[in-house]
Amino acid sequence: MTQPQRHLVTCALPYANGPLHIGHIAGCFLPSDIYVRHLRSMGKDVLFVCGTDEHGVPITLKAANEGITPQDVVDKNYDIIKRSLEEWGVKFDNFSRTTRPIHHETASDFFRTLYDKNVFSEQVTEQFYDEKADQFLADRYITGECPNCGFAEAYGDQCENCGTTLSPKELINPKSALTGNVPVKKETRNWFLPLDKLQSEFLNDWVATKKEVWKPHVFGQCMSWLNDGLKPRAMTRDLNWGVPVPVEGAEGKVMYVWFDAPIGYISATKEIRDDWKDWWQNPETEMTHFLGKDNIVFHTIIFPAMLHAHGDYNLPTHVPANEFLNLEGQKLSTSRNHAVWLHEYLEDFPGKEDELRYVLTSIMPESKDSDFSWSDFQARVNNELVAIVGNWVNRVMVLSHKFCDGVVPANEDRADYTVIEEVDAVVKRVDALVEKFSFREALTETINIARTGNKYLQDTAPWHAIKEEGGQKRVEEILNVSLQLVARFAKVCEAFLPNTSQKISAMVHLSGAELKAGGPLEKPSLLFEKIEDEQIQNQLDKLEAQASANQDVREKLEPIKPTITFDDFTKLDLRVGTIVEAQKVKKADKLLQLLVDIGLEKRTILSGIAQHFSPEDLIGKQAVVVTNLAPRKMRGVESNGMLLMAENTEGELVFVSPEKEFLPGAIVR
Ligand code: B3M
Ligand code: ZN
Repeated sequence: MTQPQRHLVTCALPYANGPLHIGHIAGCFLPSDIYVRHLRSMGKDVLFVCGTDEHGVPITLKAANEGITPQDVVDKNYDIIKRSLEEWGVKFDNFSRTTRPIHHETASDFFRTLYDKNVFSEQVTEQFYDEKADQFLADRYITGECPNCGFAEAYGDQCENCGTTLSPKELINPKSALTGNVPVKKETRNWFLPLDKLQSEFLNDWVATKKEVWKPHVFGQCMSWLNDGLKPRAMTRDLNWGVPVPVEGAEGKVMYVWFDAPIGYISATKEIRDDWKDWWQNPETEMTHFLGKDNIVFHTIIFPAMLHAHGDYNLPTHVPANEFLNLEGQKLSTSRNHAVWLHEYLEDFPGKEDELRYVLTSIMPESKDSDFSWSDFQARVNNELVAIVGNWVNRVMVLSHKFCDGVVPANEDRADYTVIEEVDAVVKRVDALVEKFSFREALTETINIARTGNKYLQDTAPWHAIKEEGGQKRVEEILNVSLQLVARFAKVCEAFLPNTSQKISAMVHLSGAELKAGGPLEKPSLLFEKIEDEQIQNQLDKLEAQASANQDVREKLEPIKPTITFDDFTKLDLRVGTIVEAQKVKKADKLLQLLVDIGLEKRTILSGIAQHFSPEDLIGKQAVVVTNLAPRKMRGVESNGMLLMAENTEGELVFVSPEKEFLPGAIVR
């Protein structure tokens, strides 16, 4: 199969709700970077775009959890993500953001075009609504049990456990991610992409052409969607964070994040290229999307349906999605902090960017889930990179300095060139494997060049040959061949191990394909060093510490008090109270004086919470009050009751409040 000349390559836009971990890396950043480096080395015209996905509920939820604005969340994470990718050496032409004006414009135009072409169907439907938060609950704002696998924390758009895409209505026992409330249903108007219609008009035929092109698991997942029959899907949301829907009657609504996010690939192109249409609309450009398996449906069905409905755009040729990477036998998890973070790896292992690339490529989850473990990382670096590659290159360099004065020796008769021909065949195989997205096998073949080189050196043994008659000439031939192999290795490993490739190229002054006799050689420097047990232990300790952070909290909790009788309990008079006044108490920096409406009367209550709350924030707040506690005088003021509060192990306080505004004086039992 001949490759086209122009390639647009995209890497899924990570949500800017946290830094990147090795799952993101192995899923799409690494394979896309390898592919792009390969295409560039073949002299292709390539445009490689990515950026952060800054809309959607993952962002607003994070903001709500941290008490900051969505803009703060994305600004902070964009910087961390971008810097870590640069340091690690991923070479994007543009790493953009979906909050940029160029993206809002591009997504708006796209929506408008579909709208004007009457693609959308406008429907008033009942959607889940959180009355307490006063908000519709789309996507990740709603959680519940997955109807497919039973996972308890599935989101309204997707189950992260089994990868199934869901709609909120399919969740069993749905609850609001904002308040935990059971949501009600409320009518709202939205714009739907008629995927049912697009399936019969277009998707069925188009996807059928991909049977031999896409990986079996990608094609399989896509077919199972089509076999189930697609349903219209809402492309708008009642949220206040996102790209505003640019049509009349849609005020206050934004686009569904999965509508605008893939358009991010287009805006990232537009942002840097005036000839962006050549990359998106010229059929001679081939488009390849890299992504993880949870994004397959969006790139094989929804985005292609959008592009088709628009009419001006190319469709993707390849969608080489990867499966999931696990860590030490468990699912990677941002929320449980069970992860190896890219920016932390770069800090902990400075100068070892290629080591991570090597190991993650070796175990890349190309066709099934795979597992990263630190002991395997150590073994692969020490037994493969250090012992095979590093050792071979070092021996060749040392011997060349010893026997050939540090210049590339001659080999006029091309003695032993069969070995070089053998390796040239391997290089061709590597190229073909990369073009099939079989990166693991391609890397194995690449390392086999070093194995061949080692064996050649062992078999020809220049350290013995030098002692034979005519030894100098023979040794020069051997080292010429060895150096040519090193040069070929440097070239072919560029896509996988770019820093290593560069180091070797500099050592042997590689410019063309072959090394010329007489060319200078630098003094050898070590390519890799061993990973020590202690470094691995540190990483394992760190994971343990991250994982036990949750556990620790539990251990710090006070033990449960001795049993009381039901009568003991009923002696307590507990009622709902509303704070109506609050002020500081003079010369008591911990105390607040509150006036609390308990229905029957208003009570003065002193509470030691001045360092946690400011008086003005408390007015109107409701909490459970112990109303029959004996009065107590503090600082000359009598306190008549107590407000119930919960305290966590960090000493943080929250009121024990009714879950919705309630009648003051209502009995708690
Ligand atoms: N941000 C989902 C994810 O990070 C999403 C990808 C968008 S690609 C257009 O899994
Ligand atoms: Zn599930």
